[in-house]
Amino acid sequence: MTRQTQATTPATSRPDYTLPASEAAFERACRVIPGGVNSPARAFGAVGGNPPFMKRAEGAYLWDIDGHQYIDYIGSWGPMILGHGNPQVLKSVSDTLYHGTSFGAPTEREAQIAELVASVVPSIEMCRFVSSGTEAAMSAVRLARGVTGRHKIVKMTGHYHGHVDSLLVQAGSAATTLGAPNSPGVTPGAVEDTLLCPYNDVESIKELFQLFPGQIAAVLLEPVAGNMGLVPPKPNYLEQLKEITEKTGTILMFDEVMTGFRLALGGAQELYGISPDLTALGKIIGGGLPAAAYGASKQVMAQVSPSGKVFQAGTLSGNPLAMAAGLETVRILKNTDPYDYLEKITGQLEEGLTRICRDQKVNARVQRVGSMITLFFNSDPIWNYEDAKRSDTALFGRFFWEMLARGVYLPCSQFEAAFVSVAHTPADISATIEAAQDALKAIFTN
Ligand code: HOZ
Repeated sequence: MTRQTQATTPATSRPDYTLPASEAAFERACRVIPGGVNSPARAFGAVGGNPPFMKRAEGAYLWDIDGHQYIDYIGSWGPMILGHGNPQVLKSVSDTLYHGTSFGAPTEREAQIAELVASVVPSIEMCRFVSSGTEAAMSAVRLARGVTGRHKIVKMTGHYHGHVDSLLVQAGSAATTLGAPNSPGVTPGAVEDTLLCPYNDVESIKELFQLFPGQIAAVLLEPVAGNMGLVPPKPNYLEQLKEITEKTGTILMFDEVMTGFRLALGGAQELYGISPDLTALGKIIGGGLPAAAYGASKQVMAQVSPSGKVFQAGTLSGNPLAMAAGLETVRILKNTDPYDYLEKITGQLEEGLTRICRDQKVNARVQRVGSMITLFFNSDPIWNYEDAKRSDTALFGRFFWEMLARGVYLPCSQFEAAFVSVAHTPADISATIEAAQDALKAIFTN
């Protein structure tokens, strides 16, 4: 098969789908990298088989080293909201590149992006840049404990906040995908102050506050869960969390690593009108390069070293290239306001997938908020981790491969959300729905 070089919507039928070059690359990688990948979310553990190795990306499309083109619904797990290779972002990065890639000293752009973040994210007045979502969540938890002088944190089952020891318990994303929501190596001591609670369940939170009065530093959650598939908050749930945390002097912490700048420019907190006390940001804020941040009011952030005593540091924090990509990406989002478009085309995808599942009598449901979407092979409403785990993961695996063979690159797990970008066109959405229809036919007639 010849490699396509033009970014046009790929055809939806690939009877000759094989991955010899990727298989060879995987075999080589496995000799020197555990499992052949640098993050388990990229392995195909939950769907079987080995991943295609990627070579190039442009707009809504990816090309693998075997020459296949895909419509990409991972978008690097969230950052690529503008699509791959946005020319303005690339220009900003390349202009910056030749001035130096890392100084270990402050640069003007760091304050520019912090000002922009503070102007668009409702609860943030100041923020600190780090290099990954894991670092942002870890540092924010430390800050919540430092500010309140309390030790315990409440974490929702199935929510994922990176691989922070104290949060790697009943964790979603790859931890669930690969069947290890509690990792070996995390000591009982590291999680003894982590209290677990089902998402969307206010009564359970209230019980925890009764059991541990005056001891809970923070309630931490993905306001819209994306790491057990897409699970929205129930009506009034976030409001009630706000009320409980306010009353008890507890920090309400939103992990908006996935939802920040995606569900609205100001993230889920803007969409739902709930201001958390502390926010972790990642993915889009780096525009495809490694950057993340945590932010809050001036009063809270003043506790961070060197203005305060809560220590946190990083050689590559605020890296010039990552700041250039992030600043340009957020500026473009602010100037172009693509959220109505994202809502419209992802809504079309939701409608199409729902229709074909209904027509083919497949036990499935589609859940979506804005440009984050999951097709669950489970027809019951999914409100929490236990609901999500009742999905038919074997069927998901078959569907995933049938879609891949038809040029559609979905997240390789039932427990991940798919992301739509502004580069996805109505033609891409139609092609995806057509591919899904064909894929389901192939599964249920074979
Ligand atoms: N947070 C990402 C999706 N759940 C995982 C990305 C990764 O680990 O590579």
